[in-house]
Amino acid sequence: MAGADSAEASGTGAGMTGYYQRLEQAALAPLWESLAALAPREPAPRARPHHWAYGEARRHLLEAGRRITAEEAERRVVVLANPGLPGALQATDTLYAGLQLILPGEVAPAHRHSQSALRFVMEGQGAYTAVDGERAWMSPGDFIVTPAMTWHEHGGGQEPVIWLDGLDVPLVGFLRAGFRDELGAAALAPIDSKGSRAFAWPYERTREALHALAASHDVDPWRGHVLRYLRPDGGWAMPTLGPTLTLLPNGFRSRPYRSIDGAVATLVEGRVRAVVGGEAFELGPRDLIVLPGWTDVELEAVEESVLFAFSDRPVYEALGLWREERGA
Ligand code: 1HN
Repeated sequence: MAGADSAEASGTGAGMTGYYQRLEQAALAPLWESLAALAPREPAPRARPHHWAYGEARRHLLEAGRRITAEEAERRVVVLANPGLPGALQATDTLYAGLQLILPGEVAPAHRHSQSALRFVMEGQGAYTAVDGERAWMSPGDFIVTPAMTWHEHGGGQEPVIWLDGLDVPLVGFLRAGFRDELGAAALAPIDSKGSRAFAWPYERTREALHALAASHDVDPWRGHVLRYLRPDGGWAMPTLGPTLTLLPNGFRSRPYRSIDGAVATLVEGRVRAVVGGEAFELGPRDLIVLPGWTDVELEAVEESVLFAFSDRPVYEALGLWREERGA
């Protein structure tokens, strides 16, 4: 009796296979086969560090501009699709990012959804995003928020305008919290709209604030000079997305840093050498890069540089899950 029982108890006996089949048929599963995977020693993001040269992404986006109208597409976007997440339309394990183009005279029709969106203007001038009927006009470097469930549409300017979209799409999908409404006719705000919660940060002002910060504070050896985009009450600009603007002084070399939140970043000004998870990247103006969570990042500013980034740090913070590690 002891022999057969102890083989079963140690999980090595021939009887285990039959037992696992009986468990499966009963809609039960043995935790001991999966415990290490369910509670890993540390996170292992599937997203890979990845770099998109702006010129190349832009070329493909402008081709979309010749092949499909904004109205047909609803949103004319090339998605930053992380090679580590094939088919997922995700930039990181939790974030969506894409480059959107609107041409003169076009309107991307109004809709609303429970996903929150941010826009960071890459190129061109004079297009707008309307949030609950109020227009925010776009210039390069401007940052605009579209809060969850606000009606929004985009309209073209005098020249093609391209911006970076950041959304909490994967997170909201995981939470099965996605809702969406469309308007029959564009450019109308519904009668029950709550009034504008549009919020825009023109680049001129944020750039000034960033330089004022740099002039009055010591640089953080791991992060550089970092500004967060905040609501008037001091919270992050959005509940699920944490946008930042970073100044790296000329010649600055950061020490290795990692945090639990993955991020998408674009270089606004300057030139940066980045080492992410041991992989080296050269960033020129408007190039884009994924910084996966819990992956060492080192940045070297070849010239004074400004970096826009967004992550979903507010979510980790709210859930008590946020961590960072500052290396030597
Ligand atoms: C969306 O509504 C926009 O309004 C852009 O510009 C990208 C990606 C997924 C879901 C909704 C926009 C989006 C999106």
